[in-house]
Amino acid sequence: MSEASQKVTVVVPTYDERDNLPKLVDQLAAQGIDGLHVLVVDDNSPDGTGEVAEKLAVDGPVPLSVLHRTAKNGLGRAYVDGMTRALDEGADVVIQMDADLSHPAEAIRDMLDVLAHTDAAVVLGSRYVPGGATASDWPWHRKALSAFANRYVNTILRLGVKDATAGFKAWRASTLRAIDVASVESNGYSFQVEMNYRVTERGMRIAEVPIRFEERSEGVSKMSFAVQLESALVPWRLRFAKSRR
Ligand SMILES: Nc1nc2c(ncn2[C@@H]2O[C@H](COP(=O)(O)OP(=O)(O)OP(=O)(O)O)[C@@H](O)[C@H]2O)c(=O)[nH]1
Ligand SMILES: [Mg+2]
Repeated sequence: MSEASQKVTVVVPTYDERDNLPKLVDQLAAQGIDGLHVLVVDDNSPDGTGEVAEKLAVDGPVPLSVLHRTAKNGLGRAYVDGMTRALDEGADVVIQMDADLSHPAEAIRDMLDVLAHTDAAVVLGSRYVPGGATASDWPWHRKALSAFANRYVNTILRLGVKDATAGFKAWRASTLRAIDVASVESNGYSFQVEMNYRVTERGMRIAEVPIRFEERSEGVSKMSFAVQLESALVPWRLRFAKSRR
């Protein structure tokens, strides 16, 4: 298939991202990528992000639709629903991207290039390959935690990727079908890990392109203690599930 004719759906989960979403959509539009669509997955944000998204669907700069869910139910659940919808609506490539402007839209072209010209099943926007970087304003302990989380996950699951918890990725639709995305159970950071694990477990290849990650400038983090605890336990669940099979 030629690159020009493919449908690329960017799935963006939102919870209280009213100020960030219009900026993100402008950044996506500025990339000038043919066949680009945005699917916002909003969990009934109290700040009115859902209405902001509906307005962008009517008069925004790129084709955009909104999946409204009734309550905040976690990042993983939002992605599973959004990716399933994107596949149903004929996406050839599905991109997962945060709404808080942490993920640079310019990298999407590089990711699509890798999918077009290699056998990679998925491409990560990676903070830990040469040319990539974590947020420059992260304090040392946040950097250390991120580096530790990567080493922890890679040691248990042998993913062989530099950025095991990356949340910015471009998926071939065929890969999402092969890993049966609808059945993924993890919800927080471990959603990213379980998705990677399902790829490597099936002998498929994960590629990485460098990104410079930026800290969110508007709004507040949704990272919770429950999410962190889940992140620590899921690699073990995945590993022992495998040894039981
Ligand atoms: N629909 C939905 N979106 C969510 C939920 N939790 C987080 N998000 C969105 O997922 C993306 C990532 O969440 P963040 O709060 O930025 O998480 P983070 O990047 O780990 O934390 P920060 O470092 O503070 O940015 C953002 O676009 C959030 O709005 C949720 O339960 N439902
Ligand atoms: Mg964030």
